[in-house]
Amino acid sequence: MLKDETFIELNQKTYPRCYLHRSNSNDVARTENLTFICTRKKEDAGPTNNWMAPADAKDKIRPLFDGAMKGRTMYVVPYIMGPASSPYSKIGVEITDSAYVAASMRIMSRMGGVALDRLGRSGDFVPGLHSLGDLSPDRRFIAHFPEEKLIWSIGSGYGGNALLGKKCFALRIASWMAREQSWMAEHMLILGLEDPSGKVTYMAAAFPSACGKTNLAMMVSALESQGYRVWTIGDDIAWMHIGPDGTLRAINPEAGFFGVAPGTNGKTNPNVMTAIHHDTIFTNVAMTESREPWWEGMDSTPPSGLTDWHGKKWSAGKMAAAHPNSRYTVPAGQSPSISSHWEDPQGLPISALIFGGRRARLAPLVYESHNWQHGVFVGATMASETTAAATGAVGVTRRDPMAMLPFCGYNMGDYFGHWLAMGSKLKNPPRIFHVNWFRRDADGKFLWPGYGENVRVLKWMLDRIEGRAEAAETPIGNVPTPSSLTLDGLSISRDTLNELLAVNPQDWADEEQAVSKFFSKFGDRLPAAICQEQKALAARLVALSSH
Ligand code: O2Y
Ligand code: MN
Repeated sequence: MLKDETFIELNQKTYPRCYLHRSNSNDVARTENLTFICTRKKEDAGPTNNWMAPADAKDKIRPLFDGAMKGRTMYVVPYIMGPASSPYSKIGVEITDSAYVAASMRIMSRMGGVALDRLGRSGDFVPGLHSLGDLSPDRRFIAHFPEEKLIWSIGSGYGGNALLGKKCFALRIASWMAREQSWMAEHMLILGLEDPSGKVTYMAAAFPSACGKTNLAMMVSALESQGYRVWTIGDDIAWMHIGPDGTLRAINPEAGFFGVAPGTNGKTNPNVMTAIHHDTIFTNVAMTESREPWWEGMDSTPPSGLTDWHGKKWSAGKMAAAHPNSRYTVPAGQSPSISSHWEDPQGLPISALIFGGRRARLAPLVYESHNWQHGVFVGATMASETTAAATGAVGVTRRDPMAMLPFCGYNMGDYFGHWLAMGSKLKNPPRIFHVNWFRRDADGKFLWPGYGENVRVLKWMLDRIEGRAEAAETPIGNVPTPSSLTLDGLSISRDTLNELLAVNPQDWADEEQAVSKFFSKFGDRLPAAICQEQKALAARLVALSSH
């Protein structure tokens, strides 16, 4: 890779065994519009997925594979998603003509001999066929065949399109398997919150992109001096099974982090900044004169003599030096925050599920659902407002149930039904919460400091679970009373706190209308229990406004 410049060597004194990869400039992110769920019946893919019939998809894509790997090295990549000895792990085999993909899969999964050993003579693996093709978006397809547990991807060498163990297998194919086998494949981080007695409570959280999921998973707690510490189990995907004792147990199917570089620094994520100083692949970041990686938001001022992500000399102006979706790929075990239990084969017991979104006005800092069914409704109504980095358009509300809209391998109406069914199988279902770190005041300023201070919200959840924290009932759920939050050491006025926790019935009535429009897409695949929750919320809002 060094010889053919697939990899560029970074400073081996300050960044040992770290390399920079520059992708083709038209291949810099997952491409949802070119991603397909290929089920025999269109309704099984549902209204939120692109669909092709399996035979049509194969007829269209097969010719693109013909001769595509000629003159290239073909890598056969056997890999395990999940800890090598976990009964919940699954095997995939990716065939690829990209050395960069093979090297990245080595970080992101348990790859090679360990996977072959586990596979033995069994044929129980998910095959994935990948080729860079000619990298033209006109001939790019990321096709999933969930009925036969098969993935075909051509025309992209980037991230979620090409590292087939991640979004393609661990979410789209796995979500289908999970429904068949009564478990859950979710777009969730997993963390452990340690309390002063040393007890660790595990939580899983789903957020749409640009909500700081990796930062939350690897947080340095602002309450460390009081004995509250956060441990990382995973930053993106959770596979959750009902354990023999009826609790929900989660494993992280991945072995590494494929995180967004811009905006990552010693304040937003000090743990990952430590982790990426060795054995890391950087993709599309800028490089300093001393061959160190650099991106916007790493330091306040760009150093002189930067090379941009295209490999050209960079000068300050309109264009960013690092691509906004530039990435680091780093083994999870390198983070100082990694839990000593992150590879426990039986998974970790989940006590709280957290949904979240970026809502400037609507949602309070945190609220707790009334019960599992209401919590599923809260997840199904999740939405986030876009940032410029994500879409170019600012403040557009995108509905993203359970942060799974781009990743659910089947009809999302049926997916809500699966969530409801899982709740009734759990002896002691996790509590379900919703958070919003991004509420703003009338001047557009964030009301909550975020980052390490978010541990105060996790602590409130823990206190609710333990029956120690007070809450006020509102139509949307239980909101903390101001005194139930641990705020010592944080300078926040009572007015700001009231604004952070307020529930405005008119704003929620408008939201309820938007939700109703979104749900109408699913027709009769929307479970009755979800309609029931929607009606109940509407009635509670009416009751409050007429009070
Ligand atoms: O653009 C890509 O290919 C990466 S997308 C991604 C990467 C890591 C974790 N999550 C995501 C995502 O889009 O949710
Ligand atoms: Mn993700």
